[in-house]
Amino acid sequence: GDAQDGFLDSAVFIQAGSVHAAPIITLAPATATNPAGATHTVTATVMNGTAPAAGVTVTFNVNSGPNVGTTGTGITNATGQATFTYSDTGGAGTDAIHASFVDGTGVTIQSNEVSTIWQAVAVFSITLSPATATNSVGGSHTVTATVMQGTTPLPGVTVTFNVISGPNSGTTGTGITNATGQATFTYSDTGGSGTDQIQASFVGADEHTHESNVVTKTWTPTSVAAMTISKSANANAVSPGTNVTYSYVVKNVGSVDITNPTVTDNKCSPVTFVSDSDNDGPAVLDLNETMTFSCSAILTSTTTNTATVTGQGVEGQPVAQTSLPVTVLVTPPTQAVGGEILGIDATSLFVVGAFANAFWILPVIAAIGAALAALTTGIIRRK
Ligand SMILES: [Ca+2]
Repeated sequence: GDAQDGFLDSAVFIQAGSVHAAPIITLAPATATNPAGATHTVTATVMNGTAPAAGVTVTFNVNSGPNVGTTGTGITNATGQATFTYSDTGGAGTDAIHASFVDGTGVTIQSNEVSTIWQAVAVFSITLSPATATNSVGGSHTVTATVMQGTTPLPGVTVTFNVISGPNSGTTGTGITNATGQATFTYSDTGGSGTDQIQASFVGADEHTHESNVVTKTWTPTSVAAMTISKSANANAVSPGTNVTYSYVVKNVGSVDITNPTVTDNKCSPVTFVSDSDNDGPAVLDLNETMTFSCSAILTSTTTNTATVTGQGVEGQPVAQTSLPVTVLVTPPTQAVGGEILGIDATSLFVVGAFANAFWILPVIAAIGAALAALTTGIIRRK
């Protein structure tokens, strides 16, 4: 309504729920043309004579065409208007659309019929090049996207470029295609060495996002990151249940500092930092520096294990080295009891530790008491 006749507007709202003053519904636009696959919006206007009818539920139907059967509802606003938007999922063709509402007396009031033409469009495409490239770290790289519709280059299209993985992941930019449908994107390597994956995309007139192929850019380090690792045990052969300590000596033998040197052992954890030759802590393994690490494990059987040191060179290049294997023999205990133990879980006894001195078994058995006298039948002489 307008500002001058608020009294009449009130009357309109009272009438809205039971439209009875020659209600009509009109649908617009009468015709439209859209690319196939896009969306289309129509607007219904419900009037009571010259007054807009608010709060009326309008039903929209696509009665024929590629999207026949598509339906929806809307409620008219203060100006008597309700809108309906749908996507073309049926491809090219012409849809006929109606709107209707049920008035206060139960009569369905139909609108005029409107139509929209979904035009088949040549396939949009975007290609990115070069497919691969390699340069030293810290340089810059340019990729070119070409946007086409069918065989026709598309100028004036905004292309979005994204580094989707790699050391520069998250770097992004945009460009606008020129007369030949090409847009370029240049970025600098700030992430160090590694391989970036780059992709470009644009939103076509069909309102869909079209993505390019994925291209790569490899940034190679100009420095050499290298380490050695040697591993040793504090014993070559032990009895079951012995606590064995492994030592690991790591050395920087490359041309750059290595950050966060970390040692893991495939059969011992945790491996802990012990000392470093320049006494500034475990964070950086400087040129020619050595670091010592340690790990302890209780061995119950002969064990062969290796250790691996990992770290990162100053240009982001990962570095890893694995030691030679180390074997500690775990030998059977001497027969201090003079017999085998049967009928009980011998394993649980062995892992308790200190089995090299096995005399403790005798007082343990004595303590079991008469109630378990039958256990003695489980102790037999070795034949
Ligand atoms: Ca250091």
